Amino acid sequence: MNKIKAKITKKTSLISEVEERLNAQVKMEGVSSQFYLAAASWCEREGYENAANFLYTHSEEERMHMLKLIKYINASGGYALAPEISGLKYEFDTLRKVFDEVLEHEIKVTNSINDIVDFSFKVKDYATFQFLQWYVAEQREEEELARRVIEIFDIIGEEGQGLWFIDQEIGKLGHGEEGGAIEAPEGE
Ligand code: OFO
Repeated sequence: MNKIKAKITKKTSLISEVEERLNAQVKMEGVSSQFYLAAASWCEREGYENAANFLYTHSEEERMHMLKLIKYINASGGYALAPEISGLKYEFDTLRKVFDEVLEHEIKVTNSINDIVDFSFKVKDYATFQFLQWYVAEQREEEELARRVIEIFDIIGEEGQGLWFIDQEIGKLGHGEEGGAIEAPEGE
């Protein structure tokens, strides 16, 4: 990543390696948001209205996750960088494939969060360590939700009117309490 420096460098305990990792996570959340948006639009075009709404909502949540990180980085004396996002996927083979990719994607995000948690603990950045606990819990919930959708495919089956019923069931799934409202980091 190109290192962009703020004009006035104030003193902060946020070390640059943590700042860089947090900025990489900003990008990952931005990619998540756009991935869900593309998948939602595909579902809508294919007539899976409930799956589309589920994914549109999820896309918004991922944007909130990105903003929460941006606000934390800046409040900690770092400089959050709005991410460049390219290489989006616009076509999916089947509805099932969309959700297989969702689960895969969420596992990747969980691993990335775990790596930063691990690093922040190693360098004794306990504020970041604590801040990231919210993401740890959120990822656990999101993986669980993605697995639940896959189970729905397995239980109902895709034959006949199966896909229609699957879409109805996806519409009944919630998104957790708030999807990541942007709170001011502690101490503000
Ligand atoms: Fe950002 O919560 Fe999943 O990816």
